[in-house]
Amino acid sequence: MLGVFRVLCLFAVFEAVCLLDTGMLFPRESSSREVKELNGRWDFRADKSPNRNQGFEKAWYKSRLAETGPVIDMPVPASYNDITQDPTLRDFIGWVWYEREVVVPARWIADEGTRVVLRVGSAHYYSVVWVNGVKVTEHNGGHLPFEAEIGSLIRKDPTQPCRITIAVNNTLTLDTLPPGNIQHMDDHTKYPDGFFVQNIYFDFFNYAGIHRSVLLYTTPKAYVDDITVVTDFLDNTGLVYYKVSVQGAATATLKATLMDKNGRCVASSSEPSGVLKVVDVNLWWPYLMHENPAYLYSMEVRLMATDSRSTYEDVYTLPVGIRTVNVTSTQFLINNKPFYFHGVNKHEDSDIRGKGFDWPLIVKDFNLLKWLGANSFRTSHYPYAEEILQMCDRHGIVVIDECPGVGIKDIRSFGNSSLTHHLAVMDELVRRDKNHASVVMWSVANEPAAEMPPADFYFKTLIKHTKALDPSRPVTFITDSNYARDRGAPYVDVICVNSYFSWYHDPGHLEVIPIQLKTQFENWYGKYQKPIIQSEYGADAVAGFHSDPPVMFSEEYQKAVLQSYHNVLDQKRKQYVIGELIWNFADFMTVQGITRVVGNKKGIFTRERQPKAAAFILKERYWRLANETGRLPVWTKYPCSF
Ligand code: GCB
Repeated sequence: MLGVFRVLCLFAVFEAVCLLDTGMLFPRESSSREVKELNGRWDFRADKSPNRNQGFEKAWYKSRLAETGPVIDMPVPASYNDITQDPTLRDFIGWVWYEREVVVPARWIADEGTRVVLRVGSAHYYSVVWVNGVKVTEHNGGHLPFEAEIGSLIRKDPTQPCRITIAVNNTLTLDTLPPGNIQHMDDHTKYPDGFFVQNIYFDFFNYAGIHRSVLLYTTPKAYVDDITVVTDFLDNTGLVYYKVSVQGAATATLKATLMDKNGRCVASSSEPSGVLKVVDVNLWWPYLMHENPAYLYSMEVRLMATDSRSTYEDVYTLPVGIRTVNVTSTQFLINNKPFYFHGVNKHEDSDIRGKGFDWPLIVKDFNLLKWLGANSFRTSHYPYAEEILQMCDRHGIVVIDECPGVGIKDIRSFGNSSLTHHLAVMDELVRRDKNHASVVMWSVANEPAAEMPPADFYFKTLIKHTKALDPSRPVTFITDSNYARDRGAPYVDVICVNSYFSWYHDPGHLEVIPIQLKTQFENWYGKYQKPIIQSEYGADAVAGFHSDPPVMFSEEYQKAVLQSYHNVLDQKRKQYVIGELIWNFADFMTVQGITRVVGNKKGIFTRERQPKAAAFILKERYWRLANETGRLPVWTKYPCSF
């Protein structure tokens, strides 16, 4: 009976309530698809006119940017804020303009049966894109990709170079995610003419610009537009439920082939949707839970279609990890085995690049995660680059995937237009990340003002919508420790609680931690009987500050906070606490303010990724937890292997 119910749930994924009508598959090369990265140096100008609107008034997109004013060099991908010595650009609010000319391979233009797609991995926050002066798309929101088909446009005049102009505006409003608002200061005895600030209610620098790769890729005219995969297993047989959607062809034949790591076909089908059965399945297991973690199959989808002009073949290959996720009132189960999150919260943040995508940083961070013995992280407080999730799939790092619903503190941000946008962002997030084995839970928000009356309807709707989008994964939202005020908790599957005892509450008093943390867990569990993750805890430590006895901001104090939390976590993890995520993996930049000394220093690593004393405490603990709760891979005998 349970099995039948589960299968019905899995099929419900394919009937999801998503309003988006196209897919957003990660661009991959194949025998039918080419990818051309447009990363590197772009021309750039910030529109510093008083209303920030000169670029639109003077139509900067119509000619080369250098013809309408001065331009500077700007790397893509990167935040623009820390690239120059200009303080007004670091703190700039408004439209900035990027431009680059591209040589498009002649065969892409010559072949009318080729779609040419321009894709932006993410740009913060609002973007408008033109090609040769013609607007091709706009996108509302950072952290998620958007694209436009530009083939017909570049074919109009193949002798012209392809000039791509992207205008990006980082202004936040009460309806954006995260929300913010602009405050004009009109008192001329205090402020210069036209002075304004952007108020935000979240604790990281609002880096802006083109943060992820811009690229062109091709597909044939008839193509695989989307693939949805949900997995299960029964005894030794893996089950891959899949659905392929096709665009550009009225009828097409399809072949879906699942291959193991050695490229051997283990199952195949000619249907656009169905189930692939894998005998003697290798399940996808988290890092440190199994000696052979992160096993990935490859699902090759091959499409053939014919129209009056031509025959098209498209090939797309998707990595697939076969695993299940379930939640009981006291446990989080992966492949029906209890999973304990011992991990971190991260940020996309580093010096010079800001939130710009950077492979060396990403690989370094994964090496540090594995060194630490971390088996999981939360994408606090927004969706991370797809390449990061691919690394999680490859290494078995479990992810709580969070949308940018952070800092929702103003009652006006609980209205209909905010909610509509929040639902749309969840649609885009689930569409992008649904096929990652590493993603085990959606987080719809972080510490909203959940005590406000409209929060009840808002979160009920949001969580219900997210569950309908993806019935195969649990949903949470991250709350602060005050259980009495909470209006979202009744609807979530897992309670995620942030608390900073002896830091924001009773600063300097380490002795309050045992009692306050115990009370926190007992209140939440008593009220909701749902498993709990300590989704944030920690303390600032300025690397190199030492004090014994410990005082706040010293490395010793950070260590002591962690140790006190760990004592209570060790009691409660035997009952219903299913995880602990330190705040934060690394120091990160914030707005300037009297509580932040060049950023938030709660990292156990510095911003340059060097360990503080707390990193060693955590490493010792995480490996101990792994030894107790999981199975260590054979190679961990050789500590230098990561
Ligand atoms: C929190 C927030 C996080 C902050 C952190 C802090 O509760 O979720 O964004 O950075 O506290 O250090 O204050």
